[in-house]
Formats: sequence, C-alpha cells, structure tokens
Amino acid sequence: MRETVTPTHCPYCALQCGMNLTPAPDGRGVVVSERTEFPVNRGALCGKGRTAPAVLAAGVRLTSPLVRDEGGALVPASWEEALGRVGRGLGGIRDTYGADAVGVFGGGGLTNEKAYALGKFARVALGTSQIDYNGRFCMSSAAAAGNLAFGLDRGLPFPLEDIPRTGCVILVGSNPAETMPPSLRYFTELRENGGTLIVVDPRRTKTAEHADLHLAPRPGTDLALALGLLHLVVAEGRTDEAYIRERTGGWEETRAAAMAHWPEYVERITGVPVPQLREAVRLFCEPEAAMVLTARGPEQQSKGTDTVGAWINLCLATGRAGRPLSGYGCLTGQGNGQGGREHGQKADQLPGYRKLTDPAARAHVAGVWGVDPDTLPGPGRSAYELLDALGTDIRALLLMGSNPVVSAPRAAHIEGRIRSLDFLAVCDVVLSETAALADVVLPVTQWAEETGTTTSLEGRVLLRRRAITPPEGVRSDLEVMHELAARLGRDGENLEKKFPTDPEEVFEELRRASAGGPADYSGITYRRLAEESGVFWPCPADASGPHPGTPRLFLDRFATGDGRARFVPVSHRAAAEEPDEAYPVLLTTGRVVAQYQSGAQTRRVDELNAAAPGPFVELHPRLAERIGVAEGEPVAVVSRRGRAVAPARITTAIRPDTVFMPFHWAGEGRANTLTNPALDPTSRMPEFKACAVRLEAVEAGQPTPTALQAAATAAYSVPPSP
Ligand SMILES: Nc1nc2c(c(=O)[nH]1)N[C@H]1C(S)=C(S)[C@@H](COP(=O)(O)OP(=O)(O)OC[C@H]3O[C@@H](n4cnc5c(=O)[nH]c(N)nc54)[C@H](O)[C@@H]3O)O[C@H]1N2
Ligand SMILES: Nc1nc2c(c(=O)[nH]1)N[C@H]1C(S)=C(S)[C@@H](COP(=O)(O)OP(=O)(O)OC[C@H]3O[C@@H](n4cnc5c(=O)[nH]c(N)nc54)[C@H](O)[C@@H]3O)O[C@H]1N2
Ligand code: SF4
Ligand SMILES: [Mo]
Repeated sequence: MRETVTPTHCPYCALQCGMNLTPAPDGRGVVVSERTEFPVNRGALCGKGRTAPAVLAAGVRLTSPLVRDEGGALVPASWEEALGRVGRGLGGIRDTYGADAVGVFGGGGLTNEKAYALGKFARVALGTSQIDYNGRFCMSSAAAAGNLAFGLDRGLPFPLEDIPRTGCVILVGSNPAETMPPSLRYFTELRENGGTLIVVDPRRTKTAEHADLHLAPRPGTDLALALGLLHLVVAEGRTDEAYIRERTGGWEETRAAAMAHWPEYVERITGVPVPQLREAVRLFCEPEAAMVLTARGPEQQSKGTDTVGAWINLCLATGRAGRPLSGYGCLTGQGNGQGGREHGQKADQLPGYRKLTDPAARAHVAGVWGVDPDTLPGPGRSAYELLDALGTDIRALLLMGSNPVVSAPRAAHIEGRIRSLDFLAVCDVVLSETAALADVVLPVTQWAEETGTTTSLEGRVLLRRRAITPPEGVRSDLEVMHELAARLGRDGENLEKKFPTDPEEVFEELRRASAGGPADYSGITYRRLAEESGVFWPCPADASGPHPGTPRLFLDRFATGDGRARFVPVSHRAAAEEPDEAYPVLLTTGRVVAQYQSGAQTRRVDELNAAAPGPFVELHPRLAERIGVAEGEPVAVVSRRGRAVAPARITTAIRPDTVFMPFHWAGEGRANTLTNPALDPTSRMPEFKACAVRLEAVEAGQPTPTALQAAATAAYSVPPSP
C-alpha cells in the first residue's frame, strides 16, 4: 500500500512550520515527519509541533457534545440536542434582550475561513455588535501602531529570509528561542554573516544568550528606552535627513519629544546604562540596513501602541523602513494571528482588514453577504471589556478558540463574570477550563482533520490540509456555524445557506469580501496554495495573469494617503501600576518553550508536561534571600487582583526588581490571577507585562512590605553613568 503523505502546517504558533503527516499505522491519528521543502523551517519543528498528534487521541480530546444536566454536571448528548440547546440559548437571549445581549469571542488560532465565518455569524446570524477575540491580547498594539505609521498592518513587511542579510536586528521583548525555536536560525545566520543582534528583555533569555548586546530594562519602560535611543541618534547626527524629507511626515514634533528624553533620564527610568544605549545606537546605525522587531514584551503594556510607535520612529529617523533589508516588524504569535486579525472577528472590523465604520466597506461586504448594509451592527467592545461585561448586559456567549479562564487578565474576576452568564456555549477540541464552565460544549475537528488556510507571521497565506478522517462525534467549526444559523433564522429564512461548510467555498467568498481591501486575498486560490509555498498578501485578482503576491511591502511608498510614513509623537509615561510600599516588586509574564498559551492543548501531552510540569516564579537570588525562599520552595505572589502560589526558580538571569511567571497553568499557579487589566487607550491591550506585586514565602515568616520595598530598590541600583 502506498503511504499517503499530506504536506501541511503545525497547529500552534504563527511561524506555521511546514510538516508532513501520514496516517498512523494503527489507524489512529497521524505521524509527523519533516517537510524539508517548505522554506521557512526547512523541516525543523519544536517539541510542541512534533507532539501535536497526541491531542488527536480519544481520551485526550472531546468526542461527544456535552450538555449540563439538571444536577449541574456536563454529560454526553447527541449533536441534535446540543445544537438545539445552543440555538435556543443564544436565540432566546437575542429575542428577549436584543442582539447585543449575545456575545461572541473568537481566537487567533482559527483558520481564515473560520475567523471570517465567525465575524459574519455574529453580524448576520446573531445581529450582534459584541464580538472580539483573543488577538486583542496578542499583537493589537503593534497593529495599531503599524496602521498609524505605515497606513497598513502586516506583522512582518518582509520575509524572514531577509533577516540574515541585514546589518543589525533589535529584538524587543521577544524570545524566539522559546516561542519559535526553528526561527532562531535566522538570527544566528545574521551573526554568522557579520550582522549584530541586540536583545531588549528584562531577563537574560535563551534568545539574549545569542545577542551581541543585551539591554535589560525594567518592565514597562521600553517607550523611554526607544526615545532615549532616538535622542542619541539625533545628538550624534545619525538621522537620515533626505529619507525623512522624502518619505515621512511629522518629524519635528517627534524630534522635539526625543530631545526631552536625555540618556541619563532614560537610564534612571529603564535601568539601562548610558554606555549600553550608545553602543546600541552605534550597532544599529553603522550598517547599511537594520531592523527592529517587537513581540509581546513592549506590546502588552497599557502604552503598547505608543511604545511600538517609538520603535517605529527610531526606524523612520534612520531611514530604516520601506527599504531593502530594513524595516520595522512585529512577530505575531498565534497560528493564524495574522489572518485572524484581517477577516472580521475583531470588534471594529470587516473582512479584508476593512473598517466597520466605513460606509463603502459596509456596502461592499453587505453585498457579498447578500444583506442590507444598514442591518450590519457597528463596532462592539474590545476583548477585555467584552469579557468584563459578561453577566451584565451580555447574557449569553459563544466562545470559539480561546480559554480566557486561564489567559485573560484579572482572571479570577473574569472567571466570575463567565460563571454569571445565563448561557455559555464553547466549541473546543478539549475540555478547557473555560469549556468546563459551559452549558453546552461542542467538540470540533482539529488541524490534521480539516482543511483551511492560515496567514503566518510573514503575511504568507498557507494551506493546511486534511490528512485523516475525524472521529465520529466531532464536527468542524464551520459545520457548527451552519447548523446554528439554521436554528437562528427567523420565519423560514434559511440562514444556513449563508454559512457553507466546505472551507474552499468559504475561502472563495472571503476572496470576494476582501477584494479591494487592505488585506486583499482575491488573487489567492486553494489551487495556488497547493502548488506554491504560500502567497504573500496583498494579492489582488489580476485579469492579466496571476498576481505574484507581495513579500515585501512599502519599498516604493507607504500605504498612507500621500505615501509617506508618519512619525508618531510619543513621550514616556509610567506603567498603570508602579511598585509601591505595599506591592514593591514588578511582575512580568510570558512563555516557556514546552507549553502553549493557556495550556489547554499542550498540558495534555505527556512529553511536554515532563519538560514543563508546572508554573514557577522566576526571581533573582538577592530577592529570594530577602524573602527567605530557596530554590523550589513555594512562593506566594500577591497583587491587587489576587494571590498565586508557585515554586521559586532562582536565577541571576532576571533583574532583581522583577519576577517572571509563565501563564500556561490554571489553579493556584495561574499568573493571570495577578495581572492588571489596565488597557492601552488605542489598542485596548491589557498590561500583561507589568504590574506591582509583593512576594511571600509560604511557610517561612512573612517579611514586612517595607522590608520588601527596600529589598527591591536596593537589589537593583542603576550603575553610575560615566
Ligand atoms: N512555547 C510557546 N511558544 C509560543 C506561544 C506559547 O504560548 N508557548 N505562544 C505564541 C503566541 S500567541 C505569541 S503572542 C508568541 C509570543 O512570543 P514572545 O513575545 O517571544 O513571548 P513572551 O514570553 O510573552 O514575551 C517575550 C519576552 O518579553 C519579555 N518581557 C517581559 N516584560 C517586558 C518588557 O516590559 N519589555 C521588554 N522589552 N520585554 C519584556 C519576557 O521576559 C519574555 O522573554 O509566542 C508564540 N509561540
Ligand atoms: N499573563 C499573560 N496572559 C496572556 C499572555 C501573556 O503574555 N501573559 N499572552 C496573551 C496572548 S499573546 C494570547 S494569544 C492569549 C492566548 O490565550 P487563549 O486565547 O486562551 O489561547 P489558547 O490557549 O491557544 O486557547 C485556544 C483554545 O481554543 C482551542 N482550539 C484550538 N484550535 C481550535 C479550533 O480550530 N477551533 C476551536 N473551536 N477551538 C480551538 C484550544 O483547545 C484552546 O482551548 O493569551 C494572552 N494571555
Ligand atoms: S515553532 Fe511554532 S509552528 Fe513551528 S513547530 Fe513549534 S509551535 Fe509549531
Ligand atoms: Mo499571542
């Protein structure tokens, strides 16, 4: 028998590594093997991608719908019954309280087809404005800043393959050694080619170990850092005046703001010594070309948009955007983090990255959907605001592709809001902590069992292909929306006809809906995707022949009205919550290599649990000594939102005024019990990366808050400037 090899992509992060799948010999699940011809990862996979088939197994994943019985337990039920309950649950609330009493929450892991269908489902089948998704917690600040400065947001405006050929990369708050391991090679090759890598991270991460220069700012101070670098660029006469004149607007105001951020002042705010600031400027400005890449570190702040704006300003002032091998980029996170933000599951958005408030966009998309534009609701709330409104004016929620009980900021409060809903329906592949609270759980197919497209962090649209038949008892998210539409239509409306279940049919509609929009997919077909290693958007349909797609953006002009990039005038401001007597230490949060996000999937894989069995609190030996905690001992971290407990992991790789917790676990060690939902005014991004906490050794005596404050301040003293 000939083996059927299906080339496809990983279910997890935005690198979307290529992999080959073959049906497992025992007829259950798939076997993963190298797909060397896919250029981005050339066969390399991290442990998560390699072990992804474990989540396909019965016993690990859901194989039957679950409904809550009279005793309050979740019990297996038929699809007919489960769908009927969801139809009545959502429809009943809509009919009694109005469409906006029903919320929808999506995810950046959903394929383009699902994200598109979900946005349409909210606006057309439910008629609600209350839809948003977890991408708001991810790269929304970078997206907002990119739109402001360049007139367009595509995470990377160039392919990863450009990185090894530039002169210098500043990697800000990004830890690809753990979060996208196969991509590390681009940075090591950069150095082999004579380029330099600067890493900005409060921790000396595995990525920072590869850097020529590691700057370790206090969490929440990247805005000041970028302004300080810009100050030095101006003071040292390193601006590119011709470029500024020809390709940008708004320089004078930005220049003035930067001049107010003296290096010594910036050193005081950030803790980064002035000589290091000067060295960074030298490394960044000397080569012909250079890049700044940001990830969640500077973005997940209550000033994330301004912070990314400040890094973009640095690129613009030095002529390092919209030129070969130069530019600013954001390393998007989730499997379809890029496509998921383009096709309408965001509160203010229509497919093709169109604005819901734009009358022409409404008319175009309503035309594709066959509805009256006036029936389309306006923009709704952002993710945190939506979750915070559950149980108040939003009484029912349909959740697809997120696990907010673990991943939302101020999670204990959000968990309470979710519990206070009249009705919750969750579509998931596993019984996540959030699904466990649902009235109805609908089990859905997974990556290897279904076809669909994703758009990687490069803006490269890719085809994921079905490799095996899903088990009896699960259905695809598209089928769920189709069936629910049938139950939500009024007066024999046949609403389900608007929600096809074949992914290619949905993609064909998405092509038309996106045509002419900023993220134009109209020239992309499944057939092309099957033949090529992906196609970069924008790729408009072209009568004269297939459009090649656009790997590199902005080389001739930016996507603004006049083609010029815009400097964004910004100045430093503090984090929403700074350490004080009662909460003297800064907490920041993030990821470890062997777990993914809320852990809903990866915590079900033995090999990954062996590598990363549980939460921990990373802290500096000096801080550990002050609170009297030894390696591995439990330490309580307390913020104004709550208390979490996890074993201490003591290391000199973190600033002594900061502790770090990964957010992959539920229960006592849930980092998001602590985090601050202070929102960025533009992107509505919560401040996952900085909040004030105090530490307590769980068994030893409790130190006084004042002693802790002293410890935190004394432990980190800024080295004197020369
Ligand atoms: N293993 C694994 N890989 C993943 C994921 C996962 O959950 N697990 N998730 C995927 C997703 S959705 C995303 S968004 C990406 C995220 O990818 P990354 O952004 O690389 O991940 P994080 O660990 O959240 O944050 C990166 C770094 O920011 C640092 N940091 C914290 N506070 C600050 C600050 O104030 N300033 C600066 N400059 N740095 C700071 C942290 O110390 C951390 O090392 O990873 C993707 N890949
Ligand atoms: N403290 C702190 N919190 C954070 C962050 C941080 O850095 N620090 N990072 C934030 C970021 S960047 C992100 S992206 C979020 C992510 O946090 P979540 O939104 O919770 O992300 P996941 O854990 O990936 O949840 C996805 C859920 O959908 C399910 N799922 C997977 N594929 C599908 C599918 O195709 N269909 C359906 N219906 N379900 C599916 C999975 O099993 C899982 O239960 O967390 C945010 N929270
Ligand atoms: S780096 Fe990301 S896409 Fe690649 S194998 Fe790991 S999780 Fe999957
Ligand atoms: Mo993310």
